[in-house]
Amino acid sequence: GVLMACPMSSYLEQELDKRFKLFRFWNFPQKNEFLNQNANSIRAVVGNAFAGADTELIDSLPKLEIISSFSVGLDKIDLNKCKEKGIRVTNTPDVLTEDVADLALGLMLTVLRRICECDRYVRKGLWKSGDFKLTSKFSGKSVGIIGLGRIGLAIAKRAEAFGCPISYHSRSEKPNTNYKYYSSLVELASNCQILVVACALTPETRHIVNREVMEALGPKGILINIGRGPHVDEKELVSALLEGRLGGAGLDVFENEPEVPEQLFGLENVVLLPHVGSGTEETRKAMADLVLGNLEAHFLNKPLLTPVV
Ligand code: 8YV
Repeated sequence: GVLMACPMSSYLEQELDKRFKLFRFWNFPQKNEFLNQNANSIRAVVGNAFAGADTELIDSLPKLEIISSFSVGLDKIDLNKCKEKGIRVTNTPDVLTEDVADLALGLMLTVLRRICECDRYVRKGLWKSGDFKLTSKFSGKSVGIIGLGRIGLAIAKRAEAFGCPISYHSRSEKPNTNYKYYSSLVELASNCQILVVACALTPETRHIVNREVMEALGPKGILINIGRGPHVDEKELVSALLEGRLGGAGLDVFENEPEVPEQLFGLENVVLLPHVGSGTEETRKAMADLVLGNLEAHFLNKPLLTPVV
């Protein structure tokens, strides 16, 4: 049997239902009771960015062999526990890179050119009362990227096409790029106009964008987060934005989704999205097929398509 941790894709759900005995975890409010009855028939868990497999769930599934995540991010899975117990883990890299990078660029343009505010201006009938105020240019602005992995590189490539100088921060300098490396994130933030979070969420990168980084980015700086909410100290972000110590933000992710700080709702220099980075028909289908392909490979004793553990 396969345990699906939460609803994520109706296509994936259908296909899992055809191939396996599928347990929909969200249909069982009494988790312990459900596990007492069914734990022994569950050999795989399908999770995502919102519900994965924590220590407790892994420990309660003695027959668990594989966790196949419908996400590239693995922060909701206890990877050490999996290594220890010999449980395989797969994710969905590559297939969502373009969409997430596209959305990051969309957020930059939307924040700087005030596209959402412009749209509201027209819909409210305000155009007749006068032209929209002037906004800020995007092309040529310097872009700093935290994490130059697949998604970070795809963002860099796109921003380069807009004439933006690119610099980045990561644990170590990457060979084979001409982008400027900063070993200090505060230095990167002081030297770019738009700062993008594109790294994995780990204990080391939690609240990596703290008050000091926001101060360094400054009252004209723009923060873009397409990574994970907890990368950013959200309380500090809200006060920096409310007090005008940060220029603006484009956020696809939040610390406590689907909760979004309501103090941000009144700010026009902020764009708020409901975690839709990979949310296109095409990409979600490709992600689902990758989850299915990994499970199939595992149960046929073939090499996994996108193994992590
Ligand atoms: C999804 C994500 O939003 O890949 C990730 O890490 O955050 C996303 O693609 C999510 O897993 C959809 O269910």
